Amino acid sequence: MSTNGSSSYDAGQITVLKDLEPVRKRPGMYIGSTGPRGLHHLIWEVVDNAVDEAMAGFCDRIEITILESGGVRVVDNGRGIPVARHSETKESALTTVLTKLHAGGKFEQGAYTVSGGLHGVGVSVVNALSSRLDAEIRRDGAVWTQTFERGFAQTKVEKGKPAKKTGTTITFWPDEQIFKETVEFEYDIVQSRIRELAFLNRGIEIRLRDERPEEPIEETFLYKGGLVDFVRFLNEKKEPLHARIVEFGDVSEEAELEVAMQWTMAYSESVLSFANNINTHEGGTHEEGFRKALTKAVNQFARDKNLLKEKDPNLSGDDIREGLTAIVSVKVREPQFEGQTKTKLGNTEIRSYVERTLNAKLPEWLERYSADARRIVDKALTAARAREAARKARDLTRRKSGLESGGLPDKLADCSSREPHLSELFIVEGNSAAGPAKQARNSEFQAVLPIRGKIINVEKARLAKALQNNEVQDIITAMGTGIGEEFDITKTRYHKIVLLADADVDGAHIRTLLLTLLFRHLRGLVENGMVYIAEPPLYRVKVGSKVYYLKDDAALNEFRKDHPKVKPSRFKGLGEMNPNELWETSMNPETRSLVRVEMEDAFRSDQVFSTLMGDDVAERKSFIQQNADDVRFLDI
Ligand code: 0RA
Repeated sequence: MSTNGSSSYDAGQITVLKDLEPVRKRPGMYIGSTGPRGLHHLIWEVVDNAVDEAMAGFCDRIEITILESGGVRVVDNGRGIPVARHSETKESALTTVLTKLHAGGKFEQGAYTVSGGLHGVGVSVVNALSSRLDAEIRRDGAVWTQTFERGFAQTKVEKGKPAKKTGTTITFWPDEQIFKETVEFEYDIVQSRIRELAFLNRGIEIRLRDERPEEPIEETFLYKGGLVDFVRFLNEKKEPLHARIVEFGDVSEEAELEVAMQWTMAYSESVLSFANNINTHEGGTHEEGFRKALTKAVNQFARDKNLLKEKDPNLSGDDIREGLTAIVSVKVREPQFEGQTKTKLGNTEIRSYVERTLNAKLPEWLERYSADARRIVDKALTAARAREAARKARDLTRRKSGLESGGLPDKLADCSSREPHLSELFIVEGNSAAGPAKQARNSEFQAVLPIRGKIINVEKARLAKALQNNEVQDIITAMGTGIGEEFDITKTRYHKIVLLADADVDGAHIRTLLLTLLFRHLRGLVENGMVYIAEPPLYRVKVGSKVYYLKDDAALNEFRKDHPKVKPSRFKGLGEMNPNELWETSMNPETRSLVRVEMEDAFRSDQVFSTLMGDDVAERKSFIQQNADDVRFLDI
């Protein structure tokens, strides 16, 4: 399908225009939150608009600059926001675009706009939530400027110098009255979304510059290979099973599809899907169509080549996808985003579109590269045998732990509440900490599961092996969700899972092992935002009769600025805290410090786990040294 390049801006398309007041009153409704996540949405909103211009074929360069002053400038070489006076509103279209909410209709820009989810709310939302915003448009032969404060125009649209080229420059400063927690943009977060956009939109050059450091950082993202480059990037730390990265594409009347994939020696599958450039974490119809077609084609190939005998059952989709890294990207005219986090594609017609398209292309590819295909089937057969072993181990677990009769791990100190949405599970490292945690907890809604020492590294083991590990068994049994193919989020016994480990390097390691288990085998918990990390303090200081807890050395140094004489005592581990201290710092919902584990950035998480838990020891060492205290690598 070609994008509708002739669509032009006209009055009839704007149906309902509303003032920006409600945006400042209830910002969360428009950008999700006023925390760091919502803050970064301001950038996504403006950049998405520029990418929409690019998808419509009018723009091939975007520059994003984080300014020294804390503002952000986004420059594109698209058509420029129209500036002409509007017959209905009697003002410049530029002013309308920036000061009115477009409910109902929208300014048509091309076939695929990034609307839905939290994106696509419109640049006017960015304007409303910025203490200042400057617009500079090159269009109709001149440079046009207008300045706003908190959504209100401070100047008219002013005509400046002549301009031959066209484009839009938006510079904004987030309003600290709205973003009370922080107005500071994080380079890494911007970088990974920008890189992702560059992968997804082959050929667009996106520059990112950070002028805050003394030595500004500048990177350019331009991928001629698109999704193939994306898969290569994702598999950088993995050992490929075959050399060629597979690529399929289709353009039709109803939608566009691009797929790239490559199998590796890994045990986990990394299928990432996107709809109109939005990462559909929760999957949806495009992923379903992809899975179905892939399972069918590989089974058919295996039968044709007699790798599966007549009496053998079909290979399961999970077995076929073991070690697969794939990107499925669709562009849909009117995407419907569903699910808890609005990241599940709901358009039913897309399931059959993707399935049909791949049914036509996959068999051909398998036949053509049959040596690669045989290795893929081989790996799936091995996975199937391992799965059978896993099933047996699981049955054993069930019988041993009495799971079928509702039995729970002996070590679990459960809470009395049977309402999952009220219940919390603390997974606590070490027996010395488990004692105080059990004493400290509010047993009505807080359960404690102690785990001993290091749990198995699931990155390096198949599920069957992992399931033989007592700690893994206990965690799964306590959660109640099952694992792997049987995972069922609706059976979860707790809506909050809190990882409580020491604030040192060993604690960080155990936390990472636990996160790896959750990310690889109980991912639904992470996706639904149910996993938290407690941040127990490293120091206690007394000033007079007052006691302060300080998270880390940075917090201590900060504290010393005001209290130079204090003598802090350092906790060697959770076990050294008395129950009251543990309650105050890590368990009491009123006072504790918890960080939610989020996976906005699924591919980055995937890489982190491959690096951290995989085979490359040198790389792992340097990673751990750089990130020893930073467990927030899964994004804010
Ligand atoms: C409204 C209509 C048209 C383009 C745009 C808005 C537009 C918005 C942004 C935001 C950042 N960069 C942008 N570039 C364009 C269509 C213009 C036409 O039909 O010529």
